[in-house]
Amino acid sequence: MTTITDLYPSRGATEVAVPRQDPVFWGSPETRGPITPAELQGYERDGFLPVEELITEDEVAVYRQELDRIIADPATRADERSIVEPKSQEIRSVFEVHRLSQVFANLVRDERVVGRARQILGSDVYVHQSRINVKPGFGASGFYWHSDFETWHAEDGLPNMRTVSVSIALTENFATNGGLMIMPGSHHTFLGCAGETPADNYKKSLQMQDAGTPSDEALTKMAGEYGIRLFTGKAGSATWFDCNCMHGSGDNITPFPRSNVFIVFNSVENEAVEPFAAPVRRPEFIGARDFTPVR
Ligand code: 6CS
Ligand code: FE
Repeated sequence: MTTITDLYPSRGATEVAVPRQDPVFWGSPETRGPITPAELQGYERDGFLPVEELITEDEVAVYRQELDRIIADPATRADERSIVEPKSQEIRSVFEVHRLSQVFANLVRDERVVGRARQILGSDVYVHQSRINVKPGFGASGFYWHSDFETWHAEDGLPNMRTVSVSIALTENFATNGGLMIMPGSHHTFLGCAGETPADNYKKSLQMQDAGTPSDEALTKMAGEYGIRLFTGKAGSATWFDCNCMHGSGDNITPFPRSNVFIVFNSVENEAVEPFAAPVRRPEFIGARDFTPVR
């Protein structure tokens, strides 16, 4: 039994920052793909890559229709893969959309999507997690500051930072309706959070994350050093971001939903092992255990 070194300790007694020990861009400059060398440099530096139009307006309509179908289906609410808003009890997120919907399965394997993931991660990739975030209007709650990798390492057992997310807007992301915010450059430091992972943490954390959230002091220091970038864009725009970016999003009190589809690609060279800082694994619909590469 090979023991895997924990490069990124977290969820102990105290908060501790360590430098990132993994590359951000895993491909080689010769790796061909949809992302240009200049864009790759920006991604390496900032931890994110905005794409103004990843899918066309006509295509967005197809995915919006599918999203509306999924959230209107009574079976969805009964499905453990859907999470409701704490206040309104409206559907907040539906996980594993790439499995429950052929339409979203096709989006995952679209070369404009999986091709960029393979280019960034320098290998074949599988889907670690997918979800639609509905973020309806009139008070949908946001997602507090966090690093996804901190959770995916601590609770899902991803050993290295060889994971990339893409958030594709299915409705217009205005400056006002709870868009994604990222601290540019924050991905170069891993912030290990204080506080043990409670059992069944996901039942709460997917509504309001607690374990794995940074202290006010750490956030103040990081925001002062990196600033905060808010992502806006038309439906069909997208943001690719490294798994270790410090990011979050605010509540949406406007009448305009901020719905997106969120796909997490992990390298097949970085398969999940046992959680590094949690008593048990999370369910497979949140942290995949099927490592079949996307074809
Ligand atoms: O716990 C997770 O895996 C999810 N939570 C958040 C707030 N972002 C990443 C991921 O979807
Ligand atoms: Fe996140």
